[in-house]
This record gives sequence, structure tokens and C-alpha cells, in this order.
Amino acid sequence: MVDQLSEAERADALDSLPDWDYNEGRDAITRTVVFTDFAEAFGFMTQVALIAERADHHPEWTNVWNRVEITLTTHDAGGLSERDVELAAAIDAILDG
Ligand code: HBI
Repeated sequence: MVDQLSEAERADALDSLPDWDYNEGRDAITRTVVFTDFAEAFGFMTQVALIAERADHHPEWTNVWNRVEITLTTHDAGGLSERDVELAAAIDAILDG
């Protein structure tokens, strides 16, 4: 069982994830990425999907052509957990790569 982050833990996490926005209503973090085209976007989603499956922690996301909107929250914890922070960092590593 994974725990929801405390306010202090969440503040630290958000500081480490400057490209992500906090959704207070859902206790989630979001990021939108725009790629050159659909193939680039879907290639990114494929890389994230493999990481998510390995971590057993999955994003909520939408894809429209070259745009991917990602929301991370932990359903089992009822909000943001360390798993979301770890997946967000892995996503940032792919994008900064
Ligand atoms: N992904 N974002 C997210 N939140 C979860 O609670 C979750 C998940 N992927 C798999 C998963 N939980 C499993 O451990 C089961 O709890 C469904």
C-alpha cells in the first residue's frame, strides 16, 4: 500500500518537478507536451508505457495528434504519492534525453 504525500512532501516533490503543474482538486500533477508529429508523440508514449508497466504505475493521459496531456495521481492512495513523483521524473528524463 502506498501513502498519499503529506503537504510538506508534496511541496518538496513539486519543487523537484518544475515542468509539472499541481491540480489541487485531484491532488495530481499534470504536464502537456507537444511533439513534431504523431509518430514522435506516440514514440514517447510507448517509452512511458513500458516504464509504467514495469513500475505497475500508470498515467492518465490523452493524445491528440502531436500533443500529449499527462495526469499523474495514485488511485490506491487517493492522491499524489511517491510513485507519481518517480514516474514524473522518469518522463522528464525521456524528454530531456
Ligand atoms: N496506477 N496511477 C496509478 N494508480 C494506482 O493506484 C495504480 C496504478 N497502476 C496499477 C495499480 N494501481 C495496481 O497496483 C492495482 O492497484 C490496480
